[in-house]
Amino acid sequence: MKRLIIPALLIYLLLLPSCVNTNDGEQDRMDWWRDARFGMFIHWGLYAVPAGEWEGTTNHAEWIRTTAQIPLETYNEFVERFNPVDFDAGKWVSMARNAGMKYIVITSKHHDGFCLFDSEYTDFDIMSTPFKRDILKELSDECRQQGLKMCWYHSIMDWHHPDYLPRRGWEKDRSTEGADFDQYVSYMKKQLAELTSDYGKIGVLWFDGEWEDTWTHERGVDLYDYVRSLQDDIIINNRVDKGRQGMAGLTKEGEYRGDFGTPEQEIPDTGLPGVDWETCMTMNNHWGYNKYDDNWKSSQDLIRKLVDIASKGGNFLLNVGPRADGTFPRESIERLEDIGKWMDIYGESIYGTQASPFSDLGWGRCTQKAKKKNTRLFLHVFHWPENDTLVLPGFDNRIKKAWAMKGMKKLDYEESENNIIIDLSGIESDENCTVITLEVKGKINTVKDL
Ligand code: H79
Repeated sequence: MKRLIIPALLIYLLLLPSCVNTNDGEQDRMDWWRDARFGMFIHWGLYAVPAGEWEGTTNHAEWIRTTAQIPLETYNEFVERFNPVDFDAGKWVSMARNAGMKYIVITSKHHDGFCLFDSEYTDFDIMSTPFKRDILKELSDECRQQGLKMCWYHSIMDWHHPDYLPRRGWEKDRSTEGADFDQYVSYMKKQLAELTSDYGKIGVLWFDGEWEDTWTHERGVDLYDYVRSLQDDIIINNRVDKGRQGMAGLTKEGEYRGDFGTPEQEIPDTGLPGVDWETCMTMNNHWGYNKYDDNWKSSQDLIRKLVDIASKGGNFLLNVGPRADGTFPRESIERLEDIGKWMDIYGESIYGTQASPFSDLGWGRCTQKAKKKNTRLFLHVFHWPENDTLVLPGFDNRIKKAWAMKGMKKLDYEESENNIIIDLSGIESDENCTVITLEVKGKINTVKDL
């Protein structure tokens, strides 16, 4: 009998995942990303060497080759000067993890064409620098070890490769003779094959620089399908195709490839049900390191932006622009630590949550999460209410209990005809954002007007 049971059990176990999985493929592929809600963007490359400054002008960053109109030969000299001796992948990944981030998207290649990894197909890469260490290999190993997803930002636009077209308008020294865009696409594909085979499982491929005329919808479709053929469950942003609506970043109506929208430096006014999106944003004014930029957003502002985004059903990809020595700016570290302290207490109100069922709450934001047959509402208080009474629009579900997330103190509440009034007196407030949990029976579907 035993002889039969064991093989039968094995077959059952083998079949189990396919039986249990009733979602369609896409649903499944996006699950980790939807739960994660918070990731780190890293813009790093040769542009960290000039650190935003060129011939007396100081407003540059990762675009410096174009914004300062630096000839290619001159820009290439940064290769010999890129030697980030203090780079420590373990430290970077720990800083992201301690901030509560679940994934890291780093520039495998930005518009300047420089590759942070060891590529067989170009010498314009990290192996030509004095550093000679594959940064992406070290980071991906650390991410795997520390449980974060490793993701690549890969620019379609390339100001270095001879086959990429068009040239910059100001470039006079680079002939287009013999340039063949198809050759460029094949170069990019070979690099994407490297990036999806030598670094383990990759979470997201985050394309950018898709807006020039040489990049077409057909090429976008082809590239999306190609990357999916390399790793089937990889997630790809909408900038692979031509569907992006300006800086708002969401995808226009129509047949466009891309798994999520990419609002840049902005948060949509409202979320869109059924649409995945991720706001990417800088902590100061630049993506790449700029030593003069001290226009830092406060930790409170960043925490509230994360909450705001989660309340609208989106993800937050928060940027760090490391210095040329391989370290994060002190201001970025401080902010990551502050966010981490908040996430340690309130992370449950962010991870795996869904958009608010309420349209507008004067005092703050709301996220929600299904908990068995109940729903937990997380009420994020930005502005402390008068008389310590928090007023919420009513709904038909029966309330089970209310408590302050920090300290778990139970709270009294009253239900009047059209709203719910929660007594916040005596609870410990948090200067960044206080969170109240309200557990209700069932799924919330009707919300009354306040
Ligand atoms: O990598 C960072 C920046 O270097 C890069 N994206 C972030 C994540 C970036 N590239 N360009 N910009 C930011 C600003 C350029 C915007 C424009 Fe457009 C490109 C204006 C017109 C073409 C966006 C795309 C708005 C319309 C189309």
